[in-house]
Amino acid sequence: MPAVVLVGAQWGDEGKGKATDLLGPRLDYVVKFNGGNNAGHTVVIGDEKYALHLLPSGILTPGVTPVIANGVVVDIEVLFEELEALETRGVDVSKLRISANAHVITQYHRTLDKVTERFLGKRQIGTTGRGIGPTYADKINRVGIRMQDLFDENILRQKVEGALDQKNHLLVKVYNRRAIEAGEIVDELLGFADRLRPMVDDTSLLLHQALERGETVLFEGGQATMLDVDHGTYPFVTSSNATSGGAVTGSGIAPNRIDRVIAVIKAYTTRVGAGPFPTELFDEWGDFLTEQGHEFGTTTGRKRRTGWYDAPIARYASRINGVTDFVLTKLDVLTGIDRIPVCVAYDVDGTIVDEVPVSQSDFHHAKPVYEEFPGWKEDLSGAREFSDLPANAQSYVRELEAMSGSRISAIGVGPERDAIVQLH
Ligand code: 2SA
Ligand code: GDP
Ligand code: MG
Repeated sequence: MPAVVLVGAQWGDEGKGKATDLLGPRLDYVVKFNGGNNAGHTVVIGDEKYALHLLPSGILTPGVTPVIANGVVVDIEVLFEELEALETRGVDVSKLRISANAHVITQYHRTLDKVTERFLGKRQIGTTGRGIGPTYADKINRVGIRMQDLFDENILRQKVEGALDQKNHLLVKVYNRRAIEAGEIVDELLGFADRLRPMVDDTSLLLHQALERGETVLFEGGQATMLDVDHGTYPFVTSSNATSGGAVTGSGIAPNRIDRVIAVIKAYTTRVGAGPFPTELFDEWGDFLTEQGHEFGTTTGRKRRTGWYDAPIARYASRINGVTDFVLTKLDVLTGIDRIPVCVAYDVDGTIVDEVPVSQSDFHHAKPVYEEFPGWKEDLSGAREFSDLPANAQSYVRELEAMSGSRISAIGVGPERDAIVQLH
């Protein structure tokens, strides 16, 4: 399996970190291709728990070369903090490669993210406040700062001054904030340059050469399908392409190199931040899923919204990403529910539809049409074979598979590394 893409199928936090870690021993490279330190991936190894934000989860596997590709936005201070924290715990981070074309998150991006959210009032997106949106906006506006700019002081100064021209006007006149000094930003960025230089590379070429040698590369998506800026619930999305296509543009490898697309999907649904969520629960079952599933943000600690499994979203994710395999996670969390509702279609203003509606208003109005499946009481955490699961858990999985558009290849039954039932 030389080039594999792994993405989230829902609104994030499906357990992508754990799924990547599982593939670890078979990998040579793990590539982060979108997002930045808005991501939060948790990996549990024995008694040790790791929360990764900017670095790809594959960094925890000895021998793997982790890559931060061109599609990522990098907060350099966070990068160094995360690297140091891992080194202190004995993780070898020396192989990390960072694309010369990756964009840099600066202080003014973080400031703009926070003030814009405040300004939006009730229309807030609920961002992580890490400066992600403003950094991608600068990239698209062609006023972004890239890693390679840090190695040419003149260019860097010109670019930072250019980027701050309009922003200072906005900050002072619209948001009533103090102007940001270009010199301060330039000095800060230059201060990182020497340490970064040996890590920065042409990662597109590096990955091409690795694939030519027949090595295995995993492209690890941050956030998820329904948060994708083109295919998600816009404007309540992140600012990057979190779907499998993003792996191509975000890394500089060609689409025909991809062999497998794995989508991680929870046995129920969660979402952090604002935006439509048809199966969201506001009753005690919602609290049950939050508590049993420990549904709190890995980056911000925010309580996640919770709801039942949404099959139209699974089918949508299957189609948009070209999913070859689903990894179904957190099946263990559903233990103890008598009958488990699953959304099989939507009622949109009296019409039954079984696809995610393209119209934002229709999706906002979509009411879930539920089918119920019998639950189980047994603890699933010790299951390692499909036959170890109680009969009702087995049929729940089979029913989901039949309505989700792709086969289920593995089932998560607990947060630990080995709490998994492998089917294919
Ligand atoms: P941003 O900061 O511009 O990317 O926010 C835009 C929307 O994207 C959502 N988003 C996320 N949703 C789920 N998990 C994410 N990562 C962290 C985690 C989140 C946390 O793993 O738990 O700790 O709160 C993530 N990152 C971005 C965000 O909620 C907005 O809806
Ligand atoms: P990611 O952003 O997709 O990598 O997911 P997060 O790490 O933000 O959130 C997933 C959470 O679920 C983490 O705390 C994982 O340790 C945990 N987890 C992953 N798989 C399973 C599973 O199968 N069962 C349970 N109970 N927890 C899981
Ligand atoms: Mg997460």
